[in-house]
Amino acid sequence: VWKESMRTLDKDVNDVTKSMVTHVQTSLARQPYNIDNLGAYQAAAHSARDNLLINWNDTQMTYTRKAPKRAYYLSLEFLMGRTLDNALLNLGLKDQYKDGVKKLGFSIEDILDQERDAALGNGGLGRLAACYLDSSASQELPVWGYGLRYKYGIFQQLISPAGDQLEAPDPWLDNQNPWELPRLDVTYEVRFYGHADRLDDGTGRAIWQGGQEVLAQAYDVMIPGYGTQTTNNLRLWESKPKRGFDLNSFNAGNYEGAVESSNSAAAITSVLYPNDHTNFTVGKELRLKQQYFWTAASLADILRRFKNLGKPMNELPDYVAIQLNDTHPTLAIPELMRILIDEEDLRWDHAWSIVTNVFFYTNHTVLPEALEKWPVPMIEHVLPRHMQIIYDIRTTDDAISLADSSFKKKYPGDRDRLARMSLIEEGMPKQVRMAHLAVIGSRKVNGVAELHSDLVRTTILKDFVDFEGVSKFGNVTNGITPRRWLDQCNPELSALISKTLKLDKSVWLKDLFKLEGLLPFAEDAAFRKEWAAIKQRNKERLANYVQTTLGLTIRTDAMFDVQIKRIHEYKRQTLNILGVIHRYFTLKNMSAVERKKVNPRVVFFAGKAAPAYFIAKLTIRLIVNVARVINADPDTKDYLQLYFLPDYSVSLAEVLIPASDISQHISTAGTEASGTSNMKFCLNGGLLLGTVDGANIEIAEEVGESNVFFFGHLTPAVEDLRYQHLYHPVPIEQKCPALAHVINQVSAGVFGDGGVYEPLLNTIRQSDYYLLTDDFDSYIAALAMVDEAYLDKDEWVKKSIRTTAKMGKFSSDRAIVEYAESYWNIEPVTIQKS
Ligand code: 26R
Repeated sequence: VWKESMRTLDKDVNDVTKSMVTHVQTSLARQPYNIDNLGAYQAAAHSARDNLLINWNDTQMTYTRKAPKRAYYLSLEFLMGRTLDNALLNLGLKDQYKDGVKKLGFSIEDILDQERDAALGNGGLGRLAACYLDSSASQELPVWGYGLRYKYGIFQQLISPAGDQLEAPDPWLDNQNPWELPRLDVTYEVRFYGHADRLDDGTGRAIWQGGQEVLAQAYDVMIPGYGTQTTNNLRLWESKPKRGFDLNSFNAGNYEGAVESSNSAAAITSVLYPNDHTNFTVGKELRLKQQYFWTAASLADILRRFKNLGKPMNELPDYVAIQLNDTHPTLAIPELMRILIDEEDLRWDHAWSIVTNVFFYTNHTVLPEALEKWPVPMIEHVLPRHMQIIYDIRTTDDAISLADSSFKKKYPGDRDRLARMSLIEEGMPKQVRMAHLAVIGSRKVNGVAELHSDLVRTTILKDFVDFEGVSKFGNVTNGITPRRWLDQCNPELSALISKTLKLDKSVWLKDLFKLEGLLPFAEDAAFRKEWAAIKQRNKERLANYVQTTLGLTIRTDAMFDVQIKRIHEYKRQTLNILGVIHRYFTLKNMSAVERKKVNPRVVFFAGKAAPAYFIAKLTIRLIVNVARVINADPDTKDYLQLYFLPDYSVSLAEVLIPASDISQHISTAGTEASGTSNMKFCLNGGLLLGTVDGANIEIAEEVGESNVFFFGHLTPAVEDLRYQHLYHPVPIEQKCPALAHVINQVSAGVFGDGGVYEPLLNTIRQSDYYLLTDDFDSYIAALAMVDEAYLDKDEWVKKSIRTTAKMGKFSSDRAIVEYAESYWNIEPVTIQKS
């Protein structure tokens, strides 16, 4: 009876309509006949979720039964975006649902549009985690994600009339979330504060007690693989008070006191910190508590699952690999030491050898201001036992004994080196260097693109490479999932590719090197025409979006030039906007006849600034105010338009990226670890204008330098140039007159409020740390080459086709298989049906 009664996967349109209507009546408790788009979305989501759950259950059962080695991806951010479309695609039910909702009187596009993004991340690092989950499941790899279930995701960005970024909360869970399963039975207690007393039995053990205890409760999110049964799990933790409220205070009439502890427990997972790269959270205790809460709950969960296998603790590295996504989860290293020593009774050396075979650490940035450090007094206060362990690692660890004999033998008397490598940075206060802890506690370390991994090895971790040997320090170039970033966001292009390659998309979406089969078609005029027509329709789709959301009319016969990413000085949106102003003045100075020969350009910006990042916010303000002037100027508005699209998100990227002719990735050489949107644009046939940085380099290697537009100084020059700025400054008028003119015009108030931009302009006039004065001329030259290339439409479309054709390497499937094989040592698992 059980077997016969089981819900099975939807097969046809009738299954879909039946399931949706049932959910309207039951899950939504609404009348079938007056459902709006939102109701129809919710019904479709519930019904898709039923399908996911069937596979999810089979997957988890198979993992339990087969007990393979598993990998766990610890990330404080998962920037998932929307789920329904991806779930239907991966289940192979997109057509059935499209037809099903149509039969019920809806359009699938309208329904998909109802979903709110799950925006539990800032940018690159969080979106990478989401792509890796998709690829893990698609490659049938036993990988779970662990993160936090923030009540509020990345803030919503509003732009005030003056051009200022305003932040509003993102209450993404307000319409209840059909994609998560609350696991009331999966909870762990997590301790903060209190005191840690070492036992004097020579074991090094300690007892940590007192303080605050908070409950971690699991929510599970299903992660379906494309064209596989594998449906992995993303487990997100919510913090809850251990006891609802304090009865003593309540009875004494102290109502506020009674709920206080409950408030502070809930605070831990209430909001995502909106900073990336600039650590405005130095010394923010709540952020430290988030990190520990999440790592402690995740480790407890991982260890409980391992213990169910009945294996001895020293076999942990045979069953478990834990990937640290940047240093944010590094407390997992002392936490696992604490568990092994204090709770499992292992000796120090034994515990350390287990720990250093379980963890893997990925570095995502070499910018000094983004390297995490925590004040020693704060860790001592919040996590007293962990501070003891960190000190013990420093003095007793045998693998890399910074302070003991093996170090001294290798580097006799080298106190500078010792200070550089120490886990603890001297100062007021002393601080723990999380990257150093992550390195010495991990089996392997990697960067995220070739150049970046080289920089990791030769700069920030050089001493560790010297000491431990280079083989511990590798590279895994980032990737993106072609399911979301081509098939879902650009369905017409996907269909054309399948038709042209004479392959079902299920083949090439899983083996992206197949795109190379497009190369010969670059010479086929009819194919080029279709290719170009799709780009054109994607531009119209974007224009339509801007028309309906912002009420602005964009001309679609222009070149679409796009820069979308977090706003940061190192990414140099400032270079772009100053370049736009330069173009504006050039147009102004032309005769009407000359102007007619110019090909029109529409420049798009989007991106959020960290709320406390003053210079980044000023950059947004400048863009918005330049747009106001330029778009209203009758002399130029037919040739140059400029838009700042507010509230950049995964869903907005899905509209912008397929519409781009050229996109900009123009960081100062050596500063952008990889970049991943560069790959997304190129996959969709957009050309790349960029510096010789991050993954741009590998993209150029693949597509050939003649198909990208490179400019600017190279990484090895950067240090010298900065030195020159400091010790042999040349006035900007002399060094770069074109830029000086632009800056002076901004300063003079051509774009309103002259004075307000001075702090931004001064960053260029003074130390110019990001080298705008050095790269401006070659940037303008590169833009001119883009213009020229665009005039030859045929040649441009050929470049576009060749670019897409050579993107095979950048599938996140390739990247995740590298992690599985060269780092985690895990293998695919075929899922059995229950
Ligand atoms: C400590 C805190 C302020 C913080 C620093 C940095 C918080 C978050 C970050 C985000 C960093 C680690 C990040 O997102 N890096 C980006 O990672 C992408 C994926 O690897 C790269 O493509 C991108 O180049 C890099 O900037």
